[in-house]
Amino acid sequence: MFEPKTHKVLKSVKKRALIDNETYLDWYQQSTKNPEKFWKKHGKRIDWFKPYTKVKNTSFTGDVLIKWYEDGVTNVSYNCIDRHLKKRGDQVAIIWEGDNPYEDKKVTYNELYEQVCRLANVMKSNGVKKGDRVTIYMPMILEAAYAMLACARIGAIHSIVFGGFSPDALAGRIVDCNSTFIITADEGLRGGRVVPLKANTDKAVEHAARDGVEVRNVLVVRRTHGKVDWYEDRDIDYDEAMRLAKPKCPPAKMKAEDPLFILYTSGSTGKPKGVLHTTGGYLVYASMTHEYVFDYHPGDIYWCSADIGWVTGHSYIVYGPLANGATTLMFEGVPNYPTPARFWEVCDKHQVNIFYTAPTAIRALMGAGDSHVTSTSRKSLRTLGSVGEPINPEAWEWYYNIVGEGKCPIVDTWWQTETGGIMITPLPGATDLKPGSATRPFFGVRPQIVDGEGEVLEGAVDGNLCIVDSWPGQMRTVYGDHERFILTYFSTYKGKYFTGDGCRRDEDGYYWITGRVDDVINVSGHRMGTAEVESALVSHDSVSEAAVVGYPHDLKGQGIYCYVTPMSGVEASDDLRKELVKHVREEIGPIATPDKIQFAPGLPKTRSGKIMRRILRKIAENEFSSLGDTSTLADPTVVDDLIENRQNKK
Ligand code: 6R9
Repeated sequence: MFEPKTHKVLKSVKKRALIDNETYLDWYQQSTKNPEKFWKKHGKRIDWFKPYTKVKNTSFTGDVLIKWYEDGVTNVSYNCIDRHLKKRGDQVAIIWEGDNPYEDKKVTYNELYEQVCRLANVMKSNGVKKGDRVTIYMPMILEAAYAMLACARIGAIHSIVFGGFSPDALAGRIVDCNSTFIITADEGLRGGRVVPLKANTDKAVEHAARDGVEVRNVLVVRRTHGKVDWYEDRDIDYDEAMRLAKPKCPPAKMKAEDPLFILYTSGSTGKPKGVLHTTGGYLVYASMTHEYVFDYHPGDIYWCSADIGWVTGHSYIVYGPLANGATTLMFEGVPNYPTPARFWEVCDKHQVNIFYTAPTAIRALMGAGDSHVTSTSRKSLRTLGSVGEPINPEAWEWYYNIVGEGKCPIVDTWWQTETGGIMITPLPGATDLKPGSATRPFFGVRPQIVDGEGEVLEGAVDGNLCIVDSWPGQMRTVYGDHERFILTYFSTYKGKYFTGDGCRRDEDGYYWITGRVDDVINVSGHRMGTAEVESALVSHDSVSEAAVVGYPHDLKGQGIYCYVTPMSGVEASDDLRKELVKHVREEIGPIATPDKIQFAPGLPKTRSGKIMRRILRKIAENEFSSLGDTSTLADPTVVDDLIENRQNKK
């Protein structure tokens, strides 16, 4: 097996770092031996209106109950804003960098306070109450962060839907959590292209009404001032409402286990699940990981290039950094606009110290050539991060040597929407780095590798990754469906949280995430259920049956490969192919655009009718010589046709 070379902790890094290896080992031991004591202490990193006396009350068996700091009372918006005002009211809280490189804004903590209070009052005066669900469908603009914090301030539960999702996907999420207040913008702007957010919202609201959910208000930020339809008794102009709103709003007193947000994510079956995160434990975990994983020091300029529509944007653009009083950068654009030097130019412009991005972006920029990097200074950079999918060692080395010039540790952070914060990761001053490995567990995280039967594997092994005890950032339930929560995460391996990821542990105890072992694929760091794409395909009149798998893709990590059986009498044409691509984009959104569509008169099925995905994966990977046992197929001859007509011939 390919073992890339180890990069030892640099002396220069160790000198300034918060945590060295001895401290890591010591704290890790404490945190797993006596989690109660460890988290009792670290829970104090946030402010509480009423201190907690109970710390941990969790069980992974039976009904699966997860409670942290349950009798404490606090408020997330207070912790992210108010408590910093005395010391750093005039410090910049958020730097906003527009899609257009000549557009940027800076917002201090004082200004953030006023904007969030005003928006909280706008929501209140329009009837939004504690516990109500507010859908946020916005581009990467300051108002998106205000919206999150304003919800947190009044105890409303936000559900952010990524701007790349279609009206139908948005409607599904509005309906699932019965959300009647939506915050959006006229249009988004990415890479010079316009995204019709308000028009999409209008369609989604109509669709939601057909499904029984009546959206009361749509609050609209004017981003581009493009023309949009306006519904007088429903739509509210953001600027106008903000002008009239009072500039102060007391933070609601929230119990630690009151919900903070819902975030929909894809699983191996069915519709996306509403992952529910709560208040106290989530913020403790997000802020603590932000500080130690990135080795954050006061005064640092920190930039996470994710979108707030994903969990990374929640925990590491907004909540973690702001709870720590950091200056966090929010970027509206894309990595290669106007040129592939954009990331590094922004680093220079704002003197970024900590930069956190995804392997898919690193691979794309690597492909564009070193000159776009070397033409910039990048002198301010100190820590580099990666998240979202396994990073291949080639991309890792490029990030390390070319972008970081061998001076910045790379923190390859493994975690999930469900985990709320980073779980397996290097710490800059403590961990020797191996390119491609997420290395070791964060404090309080107890990984375990099991085989298919649930047998615990010790030492250097390969298997399925579970976590055996709770941590404060863990999701609490699937919104409105606790049974599904138990079934999805705690029933494959009884009493353990199953991540859905495959994982290898090496002889040094380092963890190497090998990718999903379920029917979830990871396209450019975006998580997608193959079942979702399949159901989008079969909802088309010309499609009788569909099976979707991932296949290795140089830039995206994985591409979407669809096997489609047309209805009888329907011609399998290129036009139909185009039509189906368009259809999937409409049903789910551009992020689900199929890369390959193969028409197949039949799919490989067992005699009991189960599609044998293993075979479909192999063919999509162009590795059809090792199909394994096909004797259990109902009709083994379909395989020859599939191979013959494969779309990924090299
Ligand atoms: C934070 C986030 C979660 C899935 C996860 C895994 C993959 C994330 C990774 C990684 C290898 C890393 N993943 N980080 N794989 N190395 N550093 O991405 O959440 O969108 O829920 O995706 O992403 O497969 O299970 P989410």
